Amino acid sequence: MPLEKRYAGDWARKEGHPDTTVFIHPSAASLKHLANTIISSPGGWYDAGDYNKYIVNSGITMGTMMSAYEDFPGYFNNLTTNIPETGNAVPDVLNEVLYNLRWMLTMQDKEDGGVYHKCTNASFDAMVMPEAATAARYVVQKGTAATLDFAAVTAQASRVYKKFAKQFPGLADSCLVASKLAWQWAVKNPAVIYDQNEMNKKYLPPVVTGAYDDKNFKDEFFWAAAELFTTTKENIYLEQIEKRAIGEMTLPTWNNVDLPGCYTLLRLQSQLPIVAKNVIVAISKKVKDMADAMIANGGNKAFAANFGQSKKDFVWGSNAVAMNESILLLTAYLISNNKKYLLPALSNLNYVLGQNATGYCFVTGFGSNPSMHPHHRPSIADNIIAPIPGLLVGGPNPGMQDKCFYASTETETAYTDDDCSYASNEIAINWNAPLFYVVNVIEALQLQLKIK
Ligand SMILES: [Ca+2]
Ligand SMILES: [Ca+2]
Ligand SMILES: [Ca+2]
Repeated sequence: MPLEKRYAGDWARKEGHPDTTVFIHPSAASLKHLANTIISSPGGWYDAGDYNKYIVNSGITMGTMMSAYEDFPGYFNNLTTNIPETGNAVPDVLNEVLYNLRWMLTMQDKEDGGVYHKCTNASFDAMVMPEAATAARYVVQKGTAATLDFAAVTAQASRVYKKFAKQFPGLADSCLVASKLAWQWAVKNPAVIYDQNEMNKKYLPPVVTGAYDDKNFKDEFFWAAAELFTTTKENIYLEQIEKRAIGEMTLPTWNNVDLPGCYTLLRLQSQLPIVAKNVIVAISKKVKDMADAMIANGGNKAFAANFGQSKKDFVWGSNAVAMNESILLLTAYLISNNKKYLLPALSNLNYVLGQNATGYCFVTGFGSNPSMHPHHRPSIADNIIAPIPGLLVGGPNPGMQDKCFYASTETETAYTDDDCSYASNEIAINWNAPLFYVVNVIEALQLQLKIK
């Protein structure tokens, strides 16, 4: 959509990628949707520094944002953000989530319930403004990960938007129908991997944009089952939940979505049927144990952040690891009421806002020394010196896969504020979403606890 000056200020821009003419890539063809026929798939969020739209990465992003709302609905009812829908009696966060939800709904093949992996160019756009990027767009192969992430998001959305039936008649029901249809496709197709290299051997044009490829769908089955069970209370989803609830879990990423399912089950445990009692006890212990291990040596480093206890924390998108640590800690607080988790959660926010070894505030537009050159096409192409504000950059990543120049290659300082650096200075929706959760939930808790 166009960003108007009264909302976007200096960063106003024209509409890009209307996506009303999107081709069925041969990898996605079916009897009802022949190769190179046209569907419409408008709206939604650009994923990151590029202009493509990916269901898998939308999954965790949408889940994180709706979870913030479900944790503190009263706070979000009063949060106004100067978007076109401000003042329309729907929390702005849900107006924003709906913009991507409506796009996601276009990505399901209603004939069989399967969901296309992404809506994309064949190759990345040049570093131009959105309206100048006009390459052909495709939906590509359906896959199990995309379909289950879609099922989880639409099941959660069905629950969340039910409260707004007056503003969005039929939306909650449509989401639940779509979710169940997706679930059924995944049960019939439990191991359809999106393997871009294999796909490119068979079909033209070759597609070389972000792959978001995942081979392990146990966590996606768990998350989708958790959301569907919480929304419907139907026992058919419980088996998948029980199977997984006893397994090992790690911090969420786009391809690892166990914990979003746990967070939902814990948040709404009082509404769940008694058959789920053992599962709730198990995952409640798991989340608290993970949080306790996380803070066991917390804050003993030079910059007093809980994040960064291990060199392994500094992966591609390390700042999002810090924020996902904080979400785990805040969830542990919400289920235990134990305040020992709060300061470590806050320390990670301090970390991304500048209390770190690089001295940068990793959120554009804030602080005295913010990142200025994110790998983000509009920020590069708009002829405005300041980047678009409010974006969390990836952060230190000694992997340095982009081969750009880094003044320091040490673990905690392998960061370069250069738009060349997609490995340390790109932005992404699945990194901004946990920042969004943490800043807002800490604000909500501060109001609730009257902490000064
Ligand atoms: Ca609103
Ligand atoms: Ca997975
Ligand atoms: Ca700029």
